[in-house]
Amino acid sequence: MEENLKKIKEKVESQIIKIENLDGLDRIRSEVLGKKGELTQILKNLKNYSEEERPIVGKRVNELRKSIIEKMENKKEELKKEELMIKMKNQEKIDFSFPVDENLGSLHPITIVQREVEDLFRTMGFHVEDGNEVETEYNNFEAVNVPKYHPARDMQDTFWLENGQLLKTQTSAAQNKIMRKYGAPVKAIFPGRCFRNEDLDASHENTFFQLEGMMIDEDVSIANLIYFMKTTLSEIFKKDLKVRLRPGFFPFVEPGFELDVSCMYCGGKGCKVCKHGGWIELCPCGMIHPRVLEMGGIDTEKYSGFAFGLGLSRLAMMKYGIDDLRVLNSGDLRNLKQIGIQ
Ligand code: FA5
Repeated sequence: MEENLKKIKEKVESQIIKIENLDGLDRIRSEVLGKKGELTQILKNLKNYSEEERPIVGKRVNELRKSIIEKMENKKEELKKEELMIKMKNQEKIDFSFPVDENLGSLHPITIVQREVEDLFRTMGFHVEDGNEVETEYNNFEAVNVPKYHPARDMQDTFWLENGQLLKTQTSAAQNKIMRKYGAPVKAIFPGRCFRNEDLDASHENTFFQLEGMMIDEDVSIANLIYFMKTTLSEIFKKDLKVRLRPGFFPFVEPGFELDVSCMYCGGKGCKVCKHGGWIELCPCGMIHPRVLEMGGIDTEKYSGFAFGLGLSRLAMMKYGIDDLRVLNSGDLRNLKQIGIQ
């Protein structure tokens, strides 16, 4: 037995040293560790050993297995580094002395989509407002009906400054200031960068863009809200989209909705982008809560309004068919080329 294991060990180790690419490693993995691999076979045949021998043989096989896996992982890292070096040497040489091409460079996909949405809303009578990135706790939370210790704060954990201010978690943080600045009636959109302490995945970043919209006037209804949302999305994607509206809870709207778009990566079947649900949450919205209007100095007897918080980064991701949001913050120019922007 010992002799057999020693032979396997020597053979595999010498193969690993000679391997020149990742495919070769996969082959060895299946020959030795796969279902029909040499080591797996020994484990399968443990029954042929005596009761005393079995635990000893099992232990030895597992030790060898562990050591082979470790060597293969090290080799894998080595091969990856080599591949990268070859790529850098052969294909992606950067000539710093090359004269600058004045025409090079383009707008970021998020900026392009943001400007498209802004133009569209301007034609519908909205004006574009700016928001801060560093905000007061009052504007980000209290003024939108999320008092201290409200559980909704847990969903928007953020980065705090020593002076008690924070990096804004939502564009809704500008609602109060805009209401106070313009009073009612008002039709405004306000795009901006938001920050959250998030678990990152294909559709969640810690730094992302939203575009908020707000319309306050006499007799504003949910029907107006749905009209604006459908028009916007159809214009952006140049086709009628499958959207769904479902109840959603946000302390600053009542009633509140989640507006989801059918996942365009999998056609609604479920994939990593839509977290296997078939829908992507894009634009929560609702009728502004009377308390939020009051805090903004708006007469709630006379006026009502809607607000929405469009996920601008997600919109850009969908529009350009990018299947991982993180690409948008990567600063890698090759991604721009791939989606036809540069
Ligand atoms: C909000 O931020 C609310 N302020 C939106 C709102 C405004 C509701 C007005 C009602 C009225 P939410 O946390 O769901 O809601 O975020 C809104 C959108 O921003 C999401 O649908 C999503 O498209 C985008 N978003 C949220 N978190 C992230 C993230 N970590 N990365 C990328 N996009 C995100």
